Amino acid sequence: MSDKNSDPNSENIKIVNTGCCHDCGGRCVLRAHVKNGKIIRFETDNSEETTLRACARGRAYRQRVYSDLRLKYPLRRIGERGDGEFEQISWDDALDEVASKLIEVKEKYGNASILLMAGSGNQGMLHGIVPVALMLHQFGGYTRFWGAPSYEGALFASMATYGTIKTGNAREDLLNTKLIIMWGWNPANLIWDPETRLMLAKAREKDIKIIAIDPIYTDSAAIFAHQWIPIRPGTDAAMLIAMAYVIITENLQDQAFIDKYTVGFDKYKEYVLGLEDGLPKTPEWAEKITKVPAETITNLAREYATTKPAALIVGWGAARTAMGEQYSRAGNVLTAITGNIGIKGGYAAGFMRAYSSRETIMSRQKKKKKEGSIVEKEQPSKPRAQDNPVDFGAPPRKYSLYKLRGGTNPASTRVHINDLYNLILKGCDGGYPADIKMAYVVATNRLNQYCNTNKGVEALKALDFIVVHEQFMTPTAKFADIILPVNTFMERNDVAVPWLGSPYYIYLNKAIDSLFDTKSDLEICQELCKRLELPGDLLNLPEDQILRLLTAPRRDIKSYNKMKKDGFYKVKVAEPFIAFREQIEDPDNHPFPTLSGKIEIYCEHMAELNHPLMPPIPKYFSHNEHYDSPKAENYPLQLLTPHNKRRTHSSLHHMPWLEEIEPHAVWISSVDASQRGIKNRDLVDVYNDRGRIRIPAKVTERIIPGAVCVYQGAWFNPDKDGVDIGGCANTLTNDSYSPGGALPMNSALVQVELSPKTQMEES
Ligand SMILES: Nc1nc2c(c(=O)[nH]1)N[C@H]1C(S)=C(S)[C@@H](COP(=O)(O)OP(=O)(O)OC[C@H]3O[C@@H](n4cnc5c(=O)[nH]c(N)nc54)[C@H](O)[C@@H]3O)O[C@H]1N2
Ligand SMILES: Nc1nc2c(c(=O)[nH]1)N[C@H]1C(S)=C(S)[C@@H](COP(=O)(O)OP(=O)(O)OC[C@H]3O[C@@H](n4cnc5c(=O)[nH]c(N)nc54)[C@H](O)[C@@H]3O)O[C@H]1N2
Ligand code: SF4
Ligand SMILES: [Mo]
Repeated sequence: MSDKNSDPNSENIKIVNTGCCHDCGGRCVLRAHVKNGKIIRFETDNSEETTLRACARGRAYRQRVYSDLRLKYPLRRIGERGDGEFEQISWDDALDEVASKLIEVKEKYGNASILLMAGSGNQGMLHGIVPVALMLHQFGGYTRFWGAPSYEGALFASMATYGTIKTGNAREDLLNTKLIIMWGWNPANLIWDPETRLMLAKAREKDIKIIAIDPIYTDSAAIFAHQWIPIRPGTDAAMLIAMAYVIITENLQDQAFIDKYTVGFDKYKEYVLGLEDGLPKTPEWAEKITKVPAETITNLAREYATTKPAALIVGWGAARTAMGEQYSRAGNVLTAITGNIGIKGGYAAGFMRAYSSRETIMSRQKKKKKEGSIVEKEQPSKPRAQDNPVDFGAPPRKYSLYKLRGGTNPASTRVHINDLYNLILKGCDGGYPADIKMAYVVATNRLNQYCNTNKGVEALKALDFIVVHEQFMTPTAKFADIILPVNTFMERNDVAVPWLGSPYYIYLNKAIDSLFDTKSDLEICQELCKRLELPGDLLNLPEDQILRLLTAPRRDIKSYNKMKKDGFYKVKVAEPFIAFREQIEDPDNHPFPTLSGKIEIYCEHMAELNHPLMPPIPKYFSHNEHYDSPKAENYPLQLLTPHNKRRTHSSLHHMPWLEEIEPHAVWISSVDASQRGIKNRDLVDVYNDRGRIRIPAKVTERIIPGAVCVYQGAWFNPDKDGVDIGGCANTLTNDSYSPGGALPMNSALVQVELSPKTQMEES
């Protein structure tokens, strides 16, 4: 991956301190060696610990910047929508057309008819969605979504239990614990802030016991764990509740902690012991649901309750399921009843954001408000630059935690992110808040990355106009009327904040000029503002000046110039952050930011919402796409679609260096494969009522029988019969959402069979 002749002492080589800021659990240092205006090599962070070292994807980034597949000039659709036939046009023509469409739609139908489909492609403060959103705010707004595909279930549960998302201890604190439980958590591949892997490796060296609970024997389980507990997907809440059963019946709970810091333990106890519904949630009960032996559940419960401190890390993957928030709530509650919150070496689970200056700023502002009061979330009465006017004055959504500050914006004008295809197809007549005419798509491969891609095709075809800002001809870009080609983060300046809140910043210094005829999202918006006769304000300043303004409130950046010079800024913190330390050490002066001021095992706010599938205590539920649902008769396998080490979502899919890491395939256990006559590398069809994909099988012992895995992010590529030979996971997933807003990306039932092609070849 590196050019061995790039001697930094050579006259012609300039080293640019920059970084990588895809949405991949990282934000890492890259030092670009530039010769004659071309990047010839990347190095990464070689400074003192904790290092912000780039992963294989960041180090391979050169291949993405210089890829032949990059979009080079503006394009206008000439064929049918989605056929992928375009003509080259000038920037002036492209921008004029986008501006006139925006004006036309606004005048004829109103701002709510413009749907912003924005995504995670760029994670800097300045490019990607940021300038587009600011521009559209000035233009009068747009219909916006609520719900994050990453973590909405975990976030909902975190807010319900703790009233905040800032629940994670600093990574270094993992070295203070005696037991780490990685529940559906794979940081060896998914980074979760760059120093996490290092700390887990050190924990392993210190012989701190590590246990992985995952349907897949992940790289993290293989590298770090002493024990792997395979579990049937979507049943984790049952196992966590059965662990509570063991703890309660053996009197292993931390009663003093429960009495002092929590509300609702007795109500939970009634459910767990079966006093509420006549069904004790014993390990034997959970064994039938989870496939984890009762003895394993009992042992783990005892070990967790009696090893203190212990860090139970409740990952987001198992919350990306049809009833996701119940699992996260059950995990949070287990950390509370064992008293592992607010202490060194413990872990409150929750959303898991640790230190972050963003929250430092917000909590300072909050403190200025009335002491200890919880104010109902209202939309501001006067537009601010960061707000969308379409949301102003909107009452809260019916089932939102609207009384809590922070968390998801509850405006009822917003539509769930996994429900946008129904919004487009059904509009106001279908009970949605708007009739959508136009989509503004930026930094997302929407069609590929959200559930039910075939329905997405239908929805995108129904729109009057689609504009896409992109770097590559993605399956989504193919549906555009106008494509505006965008440069990469090597071709502009930006600042990135860490993914989950570790104390550092990355300054991405521009390493090379924009390649081909591309522009940054910012430059595009500057041009569009002129055509739309908008003031632009902030958008009209030079990049570095905007970045100085955007970073100014972050007082932990003591020297902007040093950050810019080095390409990173590591904030010195007095000691590793421990979530809820103040609430535990000094509860009288530091209530939890919940309605009761305590940790809510029973959440009063959820009780008020009065939704049958959103009970105030965590419960286990089946659902209509679960292993025990009628649907399983035809589609008996549970599909997992986790994140993959060779890609960031769908970005980097076509990079040959990264393809070598792992060819795309469906993981299937040898048990399920042999029942279907499938051998390793056979071409197979994975299908259900929503679609069919055709990819090779990887027959492996690394997945629990009954589940199959198609890593998300491979590009949707339907053949003439509608079979997706690209193997996009979302061709198979369901565009619904849980009561708390979780996207069910790991809750699809499928069947697998040898593909007709293989059978023909064999016969
Ligand atoms: N089945 C399944 N689906 C999932 C998930 C799952 O677990 N399972 N995970 C979900 C999660 S957590 C997430 S966050 C989403 C992510 O989904 P997306 O946000 O759609 O992420 P990407 O697929 O990486 O697409 C980002 C696009 O932005 C483009 N891009 C990169 N930089 C820039 C830039 O500076 N400007 C512009 N305009 N474009 C840029 C890239 O070329 C890329 O096509 O996927 C979700 N989809
Ligand atoms: N390389 C890489 N890293 C990334 C990303 C990427 O695309 N590529 N994306 C980033 C983003 S935006 C996000 S949101 C995060 C996502 O981070 P995570 O949500 O942690 O990632 P996943 O891989 O979806 O899920 C983690 C694990 O959960 C397991 N899992 C799935 N369903 C279940 C279940 O029902 N029970 C149990 N016990 N386990 C289950 C999966 O097998 C997987 O090993 O990753 C970030 N990091
Ligand atoms: S892809 Fe993510 S983890 Fe890898 S180098 Fe880039 S920012 Fe870091
Ligand atoms: Mo995500």
